[in-house]
Amino acid sequence: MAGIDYTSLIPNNVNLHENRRLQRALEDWQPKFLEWWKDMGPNGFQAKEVYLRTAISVDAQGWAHFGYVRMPEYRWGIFLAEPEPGRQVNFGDHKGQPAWQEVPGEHRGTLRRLIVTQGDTEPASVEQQRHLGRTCPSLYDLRNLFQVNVEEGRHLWAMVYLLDAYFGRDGREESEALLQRRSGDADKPRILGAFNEKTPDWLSFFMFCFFTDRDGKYQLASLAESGFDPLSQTCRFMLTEEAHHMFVGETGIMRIVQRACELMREHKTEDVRKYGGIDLRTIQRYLNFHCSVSLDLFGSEISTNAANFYTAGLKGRFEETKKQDDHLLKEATYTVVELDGERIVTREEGALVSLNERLRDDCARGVARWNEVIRKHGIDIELKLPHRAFHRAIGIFSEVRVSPDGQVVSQAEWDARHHDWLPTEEDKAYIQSLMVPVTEPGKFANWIAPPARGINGQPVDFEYVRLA
Ligand code: BYC
Repeated sequence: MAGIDYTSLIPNNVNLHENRRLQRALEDWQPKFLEWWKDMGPNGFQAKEVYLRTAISVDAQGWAHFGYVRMPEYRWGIFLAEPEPGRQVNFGDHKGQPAWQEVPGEHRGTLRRLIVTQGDTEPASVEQQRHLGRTCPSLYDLRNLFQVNVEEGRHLWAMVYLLDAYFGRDGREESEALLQRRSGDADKPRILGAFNEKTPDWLSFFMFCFFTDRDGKYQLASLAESGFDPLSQTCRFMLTEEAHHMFVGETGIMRIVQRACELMREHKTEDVRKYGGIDLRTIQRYLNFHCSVSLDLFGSEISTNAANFYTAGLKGRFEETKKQDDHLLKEATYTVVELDGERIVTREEGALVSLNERLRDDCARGVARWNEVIRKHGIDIELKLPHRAFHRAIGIFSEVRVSPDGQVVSQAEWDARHHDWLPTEEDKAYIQSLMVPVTEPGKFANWIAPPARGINGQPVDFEYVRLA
């Protein structure tokens, strides 16, 4: 025993103190996690006190406990949402059986892979964002970045708990491997594409939180339907935290749009770069990039993997139990898009193999609230989501070049025009030039408007991170 009081150090509702084997596995893993956090977590702020939300229980009082914490001392806990008595497997071949409390032997490998893929994204995002603190646009934003980071750390703990508690030695090996892969590393990259991209600036960070965390929400919601009850309970609780990450993304972009509009009105020009703002065209190009990379995260349009996950009862649809059908989907069809030569057409496909596409459809919600800000300023420009076939690296559209409005274009036309559609080197250099830290309480970088309100009822000029 390392002499650590796990009951207090790792807040949990899984009776950790009663499970010696699991406790030992976590005792072994925890120092490696902390080492990883110090090496790969937020760079330069480990000793600072940050006003953070810590989950100390799953009830309404406990899950949002605020106070100053140094990040390495954050209490990464293990929480499962309350069990649903009598819960069943609600879809696939095992439908109607009691939900599994242990891993069903025949699905062990598949389930482990799903949990590892989910788990891998969490430390990956922390690695991607580790340098952002040094260029924060305000203390408010700095605190939100760190909140997101520690919670992604907690989500890693959540998956490691499942691996260690239910998958024996294989699970422990996977837990170690989760700390060894590195975002963007040529030899040991993270598993999914978007998690090997760079997040070099705050515009990218907010876009990531908006688009990539939205994939996270829908994937977690599908795993929350799992017939493997501990996975379901774990993901249900993770979803409560995910909402804040999307809030950071949505309001972050909204504040950048707001500032762009203010400068446009003040100076009567679209070209607000001259005045230190981020112009709407640049925002659109970043949006195109992050949206397309995040759409890839849903996997191929036609996927036997997705069909197998479903039939095995491991990964359901978004809001599976609210859907009114047989929950087997053997006969059902779903409308998917595909390529017919140069044309993008729709056709009916078996519903089971179309599950990735269906989840992607559930997620595609507009950027309406950002456009509302633009409209309120009396400006006649709209931000738009790119066509789902634009700039894809996974699935059928990875074979073709497609414009943001959904026209298949030749390689020559792509080469000539992709600068209008995706962030250019010049855009990136300009955005980088804006990344100058602003750390006085209540002050904000010139390219972003202050938020409407502070965190947890605190004023906007609260000292969210104590830098002194
Ligand atoms: N990049 O049948 P296919 C989050 C692989 S985000 C690289 O089309 P499938 C978060 C695939 O693995 C949510 N490889 O796909 C957000 C397969 O490999 P194998 C994360 C990819 O399996 C922000 C092959 O291509 N959670 O939580 O139906 C911050 C053919 O695949 C990609 C999950 O993803 C890609 N984009 O679906 C922090 C949930 N896409 O089998 C956190 C768990 C596919 O040929 N994961 N491939 O070796 C899954 O449900 C599935 O693995 C996927 C892929 C939906 C990702």
